[in-house]
Amino acid sequence: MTRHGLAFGTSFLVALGFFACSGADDTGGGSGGAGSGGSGSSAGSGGLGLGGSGGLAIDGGGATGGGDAGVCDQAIDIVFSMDVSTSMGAFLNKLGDEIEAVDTAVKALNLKAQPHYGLVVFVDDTLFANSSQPYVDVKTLKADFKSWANFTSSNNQPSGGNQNTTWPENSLDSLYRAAKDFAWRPKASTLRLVIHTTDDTFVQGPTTFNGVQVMHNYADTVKALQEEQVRVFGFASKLGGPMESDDVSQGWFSTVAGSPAIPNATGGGVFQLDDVMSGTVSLSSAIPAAVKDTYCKPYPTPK
Ligand SMILES: [Ca+2]
Ligand SMILES: [Ca+2]
Repeated sequence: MTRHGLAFGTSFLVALGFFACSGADDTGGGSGGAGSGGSGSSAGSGGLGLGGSGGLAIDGGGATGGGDAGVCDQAIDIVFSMDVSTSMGAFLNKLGDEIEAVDTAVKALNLKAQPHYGLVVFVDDTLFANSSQPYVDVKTLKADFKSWANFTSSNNQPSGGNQNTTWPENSLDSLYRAAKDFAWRPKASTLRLVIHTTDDTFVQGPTTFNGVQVMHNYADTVKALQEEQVRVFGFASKLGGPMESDDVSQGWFSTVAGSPAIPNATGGGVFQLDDVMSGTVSLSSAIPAAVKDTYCKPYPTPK
């Protein structure tokens, strides 16, 4: 390996380490992910993927002699759980723009099996796109992101019906469905990730909200995610509501009635949505970094 390559691999691992330490709390994880992408810029758009696979190879088969990364060939399943209420259009467009770069970087981690992607969307109700099955390819997924980005301006519910006239949305049923309804590959041999995006808090079921049946509460949702060994990486906000001044951090950045935030409870992480929109955090760096950080790691014991 060239000196340059070694230096790059080392700096990437340092960046990954930083991500691992801070990914479960605040913007630190986002900064780490963006930083790793930045350090690879001299290698072009493929820099992140090359850096990632190089870093893992050094770790698993190099001087340390550890064999875990070398023998592990987990499949990678990623379900996007997306708030498609009106304020989310720009984020969905950005995700659509970057999903092919995300896919390229994820594929660099595991060439034995193709990554699988799914999509569940929500406002006050939920809709599992593509019949809860993995997409046939990333271009089809990208087309659906763009289609749902256009949908946001309608202010409708995904399954039709009434308009969205209320601020909180139904994150919990979307996460529950991601855990229980997606056609995941076996958990023993698959890294199961949910990328959950919202700029609001959530309603706790069972209740009727805005004319829609909300099924699940916080504890049930966390339990479902843990049962299915699904890790949640959130892109969420700390402030929201009608005046953008309400604290909407609960469950993403902070506890709910003493229970850990969902990313913390599931061995995932959380980023600030605003950092993505301002360009501080790059989705095509942060999502592959989330995969690398958890790939072939045991699922945490539920607290
Ligand atoms: Ca909303
Ligand atoms: Ca609502």
